[in-house]
Amino acid sequence: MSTVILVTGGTGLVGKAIEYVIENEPAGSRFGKRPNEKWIFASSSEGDLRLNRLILFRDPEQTRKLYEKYQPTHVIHLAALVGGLFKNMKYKLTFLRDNILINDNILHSSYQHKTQKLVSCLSTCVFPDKVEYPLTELNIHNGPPHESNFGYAHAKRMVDVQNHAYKEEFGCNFTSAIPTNVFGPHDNYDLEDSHVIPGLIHKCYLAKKNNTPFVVSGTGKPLRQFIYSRDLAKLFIWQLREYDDVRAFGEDEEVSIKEVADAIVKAVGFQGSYTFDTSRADGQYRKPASNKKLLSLIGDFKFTPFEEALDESVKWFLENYDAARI
Ligand code: NAP
Ligand code: GFB
Repeated sequence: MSTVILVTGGTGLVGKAIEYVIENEPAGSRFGKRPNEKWIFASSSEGDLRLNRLILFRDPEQTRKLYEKYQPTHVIHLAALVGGLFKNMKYKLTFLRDNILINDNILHSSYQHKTQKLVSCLSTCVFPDKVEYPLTELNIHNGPPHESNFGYAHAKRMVDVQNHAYKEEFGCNFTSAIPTNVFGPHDNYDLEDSHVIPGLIHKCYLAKKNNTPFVVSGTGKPLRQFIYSRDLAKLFIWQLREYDDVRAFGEDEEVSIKEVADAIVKAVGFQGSYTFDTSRADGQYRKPASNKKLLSLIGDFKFTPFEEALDESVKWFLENYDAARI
């Protein structure tokens, strides 16, 4: 019986990391490609481009056609409208509506085409802003999310509700993963819409290249947990093959935005200093998720050390600047 694994959002930061791991881990190993597996990494260009690049999974008919074309037995669902704090603050309805449409179409097509397993991707920003720590999958709905990204957060929370409803009514094996902030090769480096690490890598690179000021937004005080995309990729592959429950993924360790900026200055080799633009928002102060249960289940899993992952990410950016999403 062959296994057809559809990765929606397969051309993005996380999708590309899964493709890298599947292609570079030894075949048949814990995270490598298995002989009976066919992996499909779908981008939005699989859709009807006469309409709009990012329509595909927002349209039920195009989604159905993609499922008919590939007949996936398993789905890792990554496709989403994604962005950092400032993009989320600007487009709350668009994040809410586009992601609800995408998620409803993927979950319903997976049910209609009898997909054996579906793993969707949430984010630690879906957790309530005021809640006891550490955050676990049990307290996703125990209060409102941070106001800076309530559109995206509610769309993502609904996936957890949908998973439970499809399981109770139709017995579907739908689950999800809840990563912390992700970074790595093939990120989105847009100076305004990106997440903090790719945004600061790009800004620091330009400051070094043009001898211009390097400005970090906010106060630098908020705390974040980060996971390297290629580590997260392994956890997705593990969850798809071996685990059927919602899991929070990510490093336990929290770092401040200032520590992130200092690490980026070092990784880029920037000789200048940077300033904080405190007129710009800090967003959520912290969102610490616990990965204790995950690590107890997966056994010996080593996260890539942050500095090493950042060096690899900066190296990829410098080598691929012309092709990168900037
Ligand atoms: P990304 O780099 O922006 O990639 C998004 C992917 O989704 C792209 O492949 C894009 O296709 C596809 N896509 C977007 N709209 C689509 C549509 N309407 N139809 C079909 N495909 C569509 O994002 P990412 O960082 O890899 O995020 C992947 C998943 O991880 C998302 O579910 C996100 O919520 C979650 N996540 C991300 C982070 C983070 O820090 N990055 C943290 C936690 C969770 P194109 O390539 O054609 O544009
Ligand atoms: O990754 P980020 O944009 O999103 O990080 P969140 C925002 C934090 O980094 C804030 C600071 O404290 C910003 O003030 N920061 C400093 C910067 N310089 C920059 C910069 O140049 N660009 C950016 N983007 N931030 C997102 C959610 O929250 O987390 C999304 O809004 C998603 O929905 C994502 O869940 C994983 O971590 O604040």
